[in-house]
Amino acid sequence: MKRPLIVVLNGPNLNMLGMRQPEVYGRATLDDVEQICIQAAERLDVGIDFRQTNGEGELVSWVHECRNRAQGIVINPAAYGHTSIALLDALLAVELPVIEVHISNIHRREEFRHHTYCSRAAAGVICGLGVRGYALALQAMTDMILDENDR
Ligand code: CA2
Repeated sequence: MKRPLIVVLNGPNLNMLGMRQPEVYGRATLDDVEQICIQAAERLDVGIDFRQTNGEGELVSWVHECRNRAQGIVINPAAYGHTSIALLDALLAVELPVIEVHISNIHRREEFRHHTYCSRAAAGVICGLGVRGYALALQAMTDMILDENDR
């Protein structure tokens, strides 16, 4: 059987990782996060497509693209998680398993970060575990896809 494809999407400002606010987000850059995901995917024997955009419309279009090519979506929606019903609607429309990741613990931060629209579409949410949350999300997503294929 073909290897499952998991798309890893990153929202606005995550291209700044490692350059500012290390006390909140750590020192890893987005390139480091991509390497963590590539290594996890090799270990798990799944394909990944890792992307970042600052544009809400582009993020929505990338979610749509997943419909006919991916088996799961891991998404750090960044601030769009807190604001974007368009992104939530896209995630609901594609009918794929979704895991939401936040590097920081959004519940220990400002009140406006406590709620995310995306989590309504997510099978699970990982937050506060730093960039290792991405590898954990890939592990959980792979398990979910394999469980679904066994049915
Ligand atoms: O903790 C996370 O992963 C967040 O999704 C990161 C978002 C934030 O809006 C969410 O509330 C939580 C921000 C991403 C911006 O990252 C930066 C990193 C370094 C310097 C500036 C921004």
